[in-house]
Amino acid sequence: MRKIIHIDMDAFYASVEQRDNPVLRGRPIAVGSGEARGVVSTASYEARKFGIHSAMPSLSAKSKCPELIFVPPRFEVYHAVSMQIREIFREYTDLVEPLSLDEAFLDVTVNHKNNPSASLIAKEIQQKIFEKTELTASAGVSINKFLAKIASDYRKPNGFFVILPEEAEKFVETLPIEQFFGVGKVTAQRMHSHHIFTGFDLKQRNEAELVRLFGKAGHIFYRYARAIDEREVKPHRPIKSVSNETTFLQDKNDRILLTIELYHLAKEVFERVEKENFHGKTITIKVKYADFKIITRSKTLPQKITVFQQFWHIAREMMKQIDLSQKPVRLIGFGISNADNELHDKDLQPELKLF
Ligand code: TTP
Ligand code: MG
Repeated sequence: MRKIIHIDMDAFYASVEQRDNPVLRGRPIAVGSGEARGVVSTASYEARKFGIHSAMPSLSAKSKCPELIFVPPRFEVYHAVSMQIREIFREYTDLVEPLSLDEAFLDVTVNHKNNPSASLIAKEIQQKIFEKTELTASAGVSINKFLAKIASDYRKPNGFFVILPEEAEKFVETLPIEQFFGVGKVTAQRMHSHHIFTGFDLKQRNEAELVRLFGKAGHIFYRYARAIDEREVKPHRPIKSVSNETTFLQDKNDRILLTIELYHLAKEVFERVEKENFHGKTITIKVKYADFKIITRSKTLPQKITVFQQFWHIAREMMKQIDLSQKPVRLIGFGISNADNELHDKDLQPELKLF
């Protein structure tokens, strides 16, 4: 039996802004640009009461809550906080799998503190996060990733929730199928059309039927309905390339938000560049528009890029040249290639692996 914790920061960007500017505390705020084409990156809990949420167009947000305050994002700060919380996680276990800047899975079945209680560890982590960052996080504890993630969302904000092994199956029965991992809008509709609304309904169907309805995912849904999820917490994602890309849940055409995404990508790519000691000369940006048209832009420098500031400066300049006036963007990618040492490192092959 494994002991898995999922930690997720509360209203992450917005909480950081309220922490750093007392004027914003207790007020409805949205991180993002308030301009016509802007979208909300995240909203403070005060703003959520008005129905404001991530990815909502800023103008709709403003009409729902006229006193809403828009705050421009400060991605360096969010990144720094993310590094702080990851450091806390690693005090307990090396099995830390970040899912984004503000959330991660931890496998604490065996841990550095020899603490047999995952619940106590989760509470300690929440406490330490608060002491170090003055921010709150929610924690979920259970026997697998699927349930730990649902648990962390259950009592947000500053929530703590445990799904015990003996309660797991009953708990899953009560879940709306929208909350199952891998069930998006389309799958949910398909399930509804077959009268599957909850974990209980799902459990009534045999595996062959679920596979017929949902393909390979049917095997997984069959297991989830029985509270079984064998996915491991993977600390080191295999490095496939020194590039990375993000597909957005919703298309974006807000230059500030796209620049934030690019910054996160650049940080991640650069961390790997340093870890692998792979310093390239060519930087490439890839953009896939909403209509799936892909463009790439590359820039090659005479010398290899060894400093993040330089790396980021070039990326940002390249981003400025991307046309956002015609259609929104569904994916952005970023990579580095053309390193001096590429011939010596047969595992990397950056040219082949770039995107
Ligand atoms: P989430 O964890 O999804 O949201 P949150 O931390 O703001 O709020 P919650 O308390 O419900 O966890 O996302 C983390 C951060 O990622 C969020 O603060 C801003 C950013 N983000 C976007 O920029 N765009 C998006 O569409 C989403 C969902 C998040
Ligand atoms: Mg969060």
